[in-house]
Amino acid sequence: CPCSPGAQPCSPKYFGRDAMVCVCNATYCDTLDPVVLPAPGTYVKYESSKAGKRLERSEGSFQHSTVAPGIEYNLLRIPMACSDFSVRPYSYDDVPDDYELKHFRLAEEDVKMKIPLLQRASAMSKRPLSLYGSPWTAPAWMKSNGDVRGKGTLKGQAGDKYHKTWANYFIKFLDEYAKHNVTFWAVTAQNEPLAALLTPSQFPTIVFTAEQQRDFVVQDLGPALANSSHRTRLIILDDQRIHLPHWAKVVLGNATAARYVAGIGVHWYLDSIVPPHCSLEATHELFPHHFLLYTEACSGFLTLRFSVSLGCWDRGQRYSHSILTVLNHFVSGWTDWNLALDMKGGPNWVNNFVDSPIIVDSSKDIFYKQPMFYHMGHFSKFIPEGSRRVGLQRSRRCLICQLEHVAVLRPDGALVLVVLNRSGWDVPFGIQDPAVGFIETVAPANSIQTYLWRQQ
Ligand SMILES: *[C@@H]1O[C@H](CO)[C@@H](O)[C@H](O)[C@H]1NC(C)=O
Ligand SMILES: *[C@@H]1O[C@H](CO)[C@@H](O)[C@H](O)[C@H]1NC(C)=O
Ligand SMILES: *[C@@H]1O[C@H](CO)[C@@H](O)[C@H](O)[C@H]1NC(C)=O
Ligand SMILES: *[C@@H]1O[C@H](CO)[C@@H](O)[C@H](O)[C@H]1NC(C)=O
Ligand SMILES: CC(=O)N[C@H]1CO[C@H](CO)[C@@H](O)[C@@H]1O
Repeated sequence: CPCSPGAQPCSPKYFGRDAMVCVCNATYCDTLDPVVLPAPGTYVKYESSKAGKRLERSEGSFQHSTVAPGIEYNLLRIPMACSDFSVRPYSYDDVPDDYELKHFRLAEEDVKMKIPLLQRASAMSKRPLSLYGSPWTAPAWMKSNGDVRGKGTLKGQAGDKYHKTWANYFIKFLDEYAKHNVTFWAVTAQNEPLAALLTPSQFPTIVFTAEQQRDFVVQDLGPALANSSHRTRLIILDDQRIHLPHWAKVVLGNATAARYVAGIGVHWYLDSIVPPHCSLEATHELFPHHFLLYTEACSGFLTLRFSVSLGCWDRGQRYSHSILTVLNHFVSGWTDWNLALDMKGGPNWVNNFVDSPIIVDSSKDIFYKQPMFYHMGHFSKFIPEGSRRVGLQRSRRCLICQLEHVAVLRPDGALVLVVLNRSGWDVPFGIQDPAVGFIETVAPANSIQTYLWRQQ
């Protein structure tokens, strides 16, 4: 058994050749022990592969200590009222013309489901959770089309009663969650303000142009947040990187807006047609004091078949390929879309079924941890908040330059190197750290590895 006595191994199930998930039920789930730094001068390696390894530790041995389930994923995005992945459309105040938000109420979904889950996750997590909220739609009566669905904008213009009310709605949301001890690190100004250009017309959304978002931030949302009791940061865009750097230039080019805004949220859906240097890197160069954060990604979107593809290694590789690429282009974090979905890839009231790292089969009371889960774990488990990316110098023989990689220095002084090889053959390479020495190693075909060592 390659695992240590404290950790529980994956219980594999195959959905075709190489398509493997790890099965969990009410009493059993594979776990990893907390990361223990290896003795000076040694390293540990964690490896997952298409051939069947899942975060397998290969050097040294685990210490006996409290088992922490999961992968220490600690950045969570919470929809404010409904998203398409709800079972129904709703807002927190469906009483028309309630400009004072007297009828603002959290929904049953918040009180009975999201909040209890957040409280349990928070209690179990060794690291503090960073939550951020994103609205999909305003109440129908605030929208130009009178419907929570479809291509409406907010009625009126920045500074008027609709925009003030919509900004106060954010504060009410933060107030109500705070009553349950759930506090938010940030909010985004709007999920996919330009989504209506790309998605079916029944999606819940509000359209904003960059200019409208700038004016809403300057006149309404920025002052409302700054004036509230919450220390909640503000993230703009929350949409595809094809809109960068234009969106940032329009919003952050306004000095008042730039002061209210902490960072820029990016979704991954059009990444394959937009190179990272002319979107992410160009934005970082213009606005180096505003962070870039990946705020949504998923596989299986807009497909006619295989919204959910159980055990698909390729979808895991697409996650780690994205994470590696964007971390190397000034992005400071990466968030998945749904933490868990059902066997169909829902629920979703506009039938926008997609894939997820965890798929729940409630008829059997089990859930499947897909390759995507482990690909995320190769980063989230080992790269805590406060880590900084460091440069890697490639050797002249340049074997490693065929691999994708990122290296970071953790706050505790340890180094982490993540190496991805998406090819079908093994790639031998070496790692030289002048402070410690040299490692000769191999990136197996279709594998991801995390190396961890300390320098002193
Ligand atoms: C849960 O999974 C474990 C490991 O696969 C198995 O031994 C056990 O019987 C399962 N329990 C139930 C209730 O299915
Ligand atoms: C919130 O936390 C405080 C202090 O820890 C505690 O007294 C209170 O009961 C908690 N409230 C809720 C609703 O959980
Ligand atoms: C920022 O935008 C607002 C409009 O929302 C405008 O009134 C203001 O002059 C702009 N400020 C700067 C510094 O460009
Ligand atoms: C800030 O809050 C105070 C008291 O709640 C209120 O009187 C004031 O109008 C608010 N200012 C802004 C800019 O929202
Ligand atoms: C030697 C080799 O084939 N390496 C592959 C590893 O993965 C990268 C990223 O996909 C490929 O570009 C390399 O060809």
